[in-house]
Amino acid sequence: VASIILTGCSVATMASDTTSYGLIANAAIVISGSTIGWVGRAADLPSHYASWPREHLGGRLVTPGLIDCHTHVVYGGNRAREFEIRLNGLGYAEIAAAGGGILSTVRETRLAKDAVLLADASARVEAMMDEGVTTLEIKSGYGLDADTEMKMLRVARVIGRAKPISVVTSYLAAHAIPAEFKSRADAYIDEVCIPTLEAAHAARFVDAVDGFCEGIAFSPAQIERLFNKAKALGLPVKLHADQLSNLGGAQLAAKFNALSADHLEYLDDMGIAAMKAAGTVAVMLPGAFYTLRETQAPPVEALRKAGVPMAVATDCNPGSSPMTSLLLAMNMACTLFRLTPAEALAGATRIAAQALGLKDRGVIASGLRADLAVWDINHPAELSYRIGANPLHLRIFGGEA
Ligand code: DI6
Ligand code: FE
Repeated sequence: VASIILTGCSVATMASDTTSYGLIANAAIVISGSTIGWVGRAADLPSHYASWPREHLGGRLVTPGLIDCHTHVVYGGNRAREFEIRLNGLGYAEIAAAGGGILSTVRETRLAKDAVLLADASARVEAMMDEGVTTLEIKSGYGLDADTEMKMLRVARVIGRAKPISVVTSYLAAHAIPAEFKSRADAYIDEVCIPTLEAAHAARFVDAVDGFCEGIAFSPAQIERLFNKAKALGLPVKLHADQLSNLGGAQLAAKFNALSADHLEYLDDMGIAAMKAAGTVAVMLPGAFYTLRETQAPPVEALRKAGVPMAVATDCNPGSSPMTSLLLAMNMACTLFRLTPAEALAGATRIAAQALGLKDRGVIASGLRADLAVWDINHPAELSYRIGANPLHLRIFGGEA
């Protein structure tokens, strides 16, 4: 087991509240195998570590490895042509006629072989890893039939095994209504979503159950049927809620003690109170807000006042957030949603871990996983401040560089 002491660095432990970074200057971190053995001021390093090998980090800053807690990184094809057509002035109907939109991604994902989905997703996952991401959530939801939902989750599991990154899956068959169930959303929930959840759970492909509660997707009553099944299987839930309108999605999520409710542009005070009471994390997805040119930002000040923890994620998907940069999402969360840089970094570390139900990471503390990012910067605010920069120097996953 490799054991080493990182010295010559400052550390943003993220162990305290969201108003600070838990900064330690002139710090040392003891990595003992895959976990953190000790962290503190180098001057306080216990003497029994004196003989351990050391690596001097040249004054760089260490943070927890970043955690992207909401992505749709596995999908077929892309929507660049649709993006172009829209900017050439064509409207929704023409785009639909040209085969665009979310259902075009469903068609491409159904046709794609495992190896192609894996190769395409891997390129995106590598871009995330290059920016210090060590834990990644991946959703299904572009299959909308049993075989393709299973295929997406299988590919997500393969990524987690093949690469030095932790992958957590969410089952999102309740993402859109497939063409063959047009105007029959209830039948789709009962005949596809629920039975496929049982099969995917039996294959150990599912870590949580997600849904899209929206006028263009599924009603609260339909999501509730799915969530009741999740509960019966002992699986945690989360929800795409209040993104484009308010259907009470956040309250529904809280009623099921959801890990998170995500998007939340149209979240109201009742939803905030319900999330606070349930301990549900609010996941901010500024990439989708930006891409869709939304104008109503989520109620960040009210969430902050209520003490609802806020995470930040890319929402990486081909339609509303073709973004692989969690650092850019942090910058957008600050500039578009008015998070502070300390909140944004907590949102991509400690709070993101909470949104995934993971207690062994997201903070630099003794006994937790040694998932770390070493940055060529002096102060953690630089991570949110810069646009399109990547100051990553070194990424450590489970103690391995
Ligand atoms: N909300 C979104 O913005 C995306 N999915 C979701 O639940 C859209 C996904 C797509 O257009 O491919
Ligand atoms: Fe999403």
